[in-house]
Amino acid sequence: MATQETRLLQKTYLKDYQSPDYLVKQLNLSFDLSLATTLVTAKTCFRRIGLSGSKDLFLHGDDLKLLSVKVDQQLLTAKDYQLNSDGLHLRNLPDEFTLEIITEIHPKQNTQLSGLYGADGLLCTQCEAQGFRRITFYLDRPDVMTVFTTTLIADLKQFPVLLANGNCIDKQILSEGRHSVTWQDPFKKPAYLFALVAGNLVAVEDYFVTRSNKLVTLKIYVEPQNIDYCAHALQSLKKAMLWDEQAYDREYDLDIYMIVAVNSFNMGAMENKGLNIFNAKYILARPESATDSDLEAIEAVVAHEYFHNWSGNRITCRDWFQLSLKEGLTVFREQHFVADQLGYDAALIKQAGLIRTLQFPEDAGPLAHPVRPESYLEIDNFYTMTVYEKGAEIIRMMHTLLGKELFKKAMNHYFTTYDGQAVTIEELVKSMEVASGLNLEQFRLWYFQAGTPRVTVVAAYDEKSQSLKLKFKQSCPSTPQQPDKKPLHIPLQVGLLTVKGQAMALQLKGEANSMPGVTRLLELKNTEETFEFISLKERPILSVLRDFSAPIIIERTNIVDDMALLWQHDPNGVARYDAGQELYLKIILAMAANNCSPEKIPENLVEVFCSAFKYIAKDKTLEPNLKCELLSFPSLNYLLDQKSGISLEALALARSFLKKRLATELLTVFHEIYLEMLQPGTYRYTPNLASMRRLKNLALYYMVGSEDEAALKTAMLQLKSASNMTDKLGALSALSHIESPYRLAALDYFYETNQHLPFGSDKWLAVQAQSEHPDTFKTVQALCQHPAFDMKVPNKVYSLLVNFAANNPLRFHQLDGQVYPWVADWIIKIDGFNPQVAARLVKTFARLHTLDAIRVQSIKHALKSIETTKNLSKDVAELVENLSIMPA
Ligand code: B3K
Ligand code: ZN
Repeated sequence: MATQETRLLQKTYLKDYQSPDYLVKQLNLSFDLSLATTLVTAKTCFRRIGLSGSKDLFLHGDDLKLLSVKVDQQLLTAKDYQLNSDGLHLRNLPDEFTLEIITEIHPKQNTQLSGLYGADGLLCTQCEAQGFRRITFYLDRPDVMTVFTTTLIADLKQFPVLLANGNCIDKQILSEGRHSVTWQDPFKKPAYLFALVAGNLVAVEDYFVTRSNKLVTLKIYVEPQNIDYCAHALQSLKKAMLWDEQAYDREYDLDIYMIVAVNSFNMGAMENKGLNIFNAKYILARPESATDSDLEAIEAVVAHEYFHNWSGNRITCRDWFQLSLKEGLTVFREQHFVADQLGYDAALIKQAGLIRTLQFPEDAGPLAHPVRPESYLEIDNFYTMTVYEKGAEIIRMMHTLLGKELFKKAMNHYFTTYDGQAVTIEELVKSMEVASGLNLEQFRLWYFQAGTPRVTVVAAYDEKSQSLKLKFKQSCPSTPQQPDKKPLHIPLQVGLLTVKGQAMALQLKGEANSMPGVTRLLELKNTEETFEFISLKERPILSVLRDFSAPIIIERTNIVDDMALLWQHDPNGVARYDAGQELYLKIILAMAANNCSPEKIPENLVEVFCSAFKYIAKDKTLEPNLKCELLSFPSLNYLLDQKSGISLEALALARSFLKKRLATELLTVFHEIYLEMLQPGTYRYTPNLASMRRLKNLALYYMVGSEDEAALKTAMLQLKSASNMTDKLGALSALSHIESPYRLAALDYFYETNQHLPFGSDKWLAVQAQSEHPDTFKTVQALCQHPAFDMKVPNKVYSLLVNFAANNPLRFHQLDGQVYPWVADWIIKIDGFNPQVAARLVKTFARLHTLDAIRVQSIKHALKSIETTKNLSKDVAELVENLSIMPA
């Protein structure tokens, strides 16, 4: 195992960034492909540009067998270069030269799924962030961009389809049953965007005509048995292409756009230029195999990867510290697209939920880091919620500050000014300033400062002067390496309601008239700030952080009646949802602190909460999706995040006690909703129909939660009669938590009837991993031996192990001393062949700061067993080390 010092030595620091000494004029790659052994010939034309005068060149390389090196056709001998485990040193080079390197690689043995790997008889690549160096020796850094020409040679029968980036420029049939195909990508790109795919694939094909009348061929490649599962992804792609023209004036640039779906893939998808490679989970869908949420996720991921063509590919990152430049911006663009499909409120509530339940805990724990980090040991560990989701929130705040028109102007400035370049986050912020004239000096801190800011607000209404004073105070907790924090520039949307729930006019003191509209943007810049609204004839109720206008935690003096009113009537969907969540939290914490004995809980709280819950459940005018959000309990993980000092067991008990009480009291109401939301006829996906199905399945979940026999039968009937996956899975998940023969019968039935569908068995694994049933840990252990599980396939590990550890806190943290060591053993085992997947599993321990001392101790013990394992990957070593630093 590397010692701490050697690990520290290997860290990469932003402050050490130096521009490259050489540029690459062009790169010609030739692959002689086979699963066992592939020969790669790379001919690279270099020109020295460095000012240092050094005539040396270091090329990255990882796990490569070097066969030969030539400089300007002269074969070098071993004494002419130095080869080590990181790469190849060449010395005394001319100012301009062509380097020809032949390497041998072994795709079938590449279990890390980074570089060129073989899986399911296919060959494919994953080069971001540093996979290209596992293909050939190269300047594998994002600021080295060039034109790639790629020739693929392979057996025609085994690999009839040969794909790489760009446009196809040549095809040839060769002797001995082989063939070759050459691709050229005219757009300069860094090595991380390189891709190739070879295999027996079939494609669905369509076309798109761009705004400037360019005909683009669209192709989605899949294994032959999946050909009928591509329609939704193809439709999503066309939607995204049109949307990017309309919303951002961005057109596609090559003659062809290809997507390949593969089963073995470490993450969701990859935006390689002109040749996206996708985890098949985000492509394959038919009504019987994919849920409404799956369809929505496919649409979002297909769009995300497409949007990268501009935000990421045409303009890329100078170095990996700038990752959020492409990821934060692309997530924002994706969300903007999703909001246009699903509706603004639904999209924002979802986004706020993601930030609160996944990014806030990361920012509050031992792995907290700024959106633009300062150092890393393994860059793959920094594809985080913070870089992606908080990064997107920062863009959204700039959108709020600039307004729609100026934001669009800024984006156009960015896309046209930096096209073809590798730039930093600074260039993006500068574009915002240039287009708007705003000064974003203080705002930039959002990129550099980790931690979630807390803003407290005290509202004081003065009847005499008919004014409301809002006093804000902001602070940000210490995070690793950042003990002291400066105040941030925070956009805060607020509104005021009467006690009857009507919107009030908003006039700030000093303004001549009240501004039109019911929401007002306040900008906080100092630690303490006061705003005064005037001409308020009655006591207003404050609706704050409307539209989740900043990724912050807001603390208000919450009068229970006011919160209930906002939960029932706030016209701003997000603020309405937030008020409800605060009430859930308040009542669950009160119940948990008093062991659920009703006499100790303020009766007013119970009454107000339950009557608001009932009001919302019975409100027939409410849009079904919003109703679902408003009636959803906060997760146990979220309750733990509040660090109330109340035990996990007490929180879980209070949560399920309250849920059961509501389920039982409202059984008839939920049954009515269920019947009302039933949709006769064939399944169709539209956002509205999906929203109704969601509400129907939520109603079923509550009905089953009451454990009423008739409700259990209804769920079983739905499972057996449904022809679409949304309803099948809705019924199965509702039944999966309860102690009843129906649970086991439903699981068996689901497996038998769905295991043959794409991801049918993964869904079956996931439902069991998330079950609250007391036997879940034993079940998960047994499932690891089941044919439906395969530790070599990342999706299987994510469905079963990661899901269990990340999303089932009740069973993952059970205090029998067995679970953590068992998960640690899996981490060690998986690290032996796929560090990125193992690292994902380590991250499930990152919530340790929300747990009690006994659990923290046993997690640390489990981490120790990982840390003392030999030959740990950098990915796992870095995370384990950072987690262990956490005080006990
Ligand atoms: N850019 C890829 C992620 C690559 C992850 C490398 N460990 C997918 C995306 O964000 O679009
Ligand atoms: Zn991305």
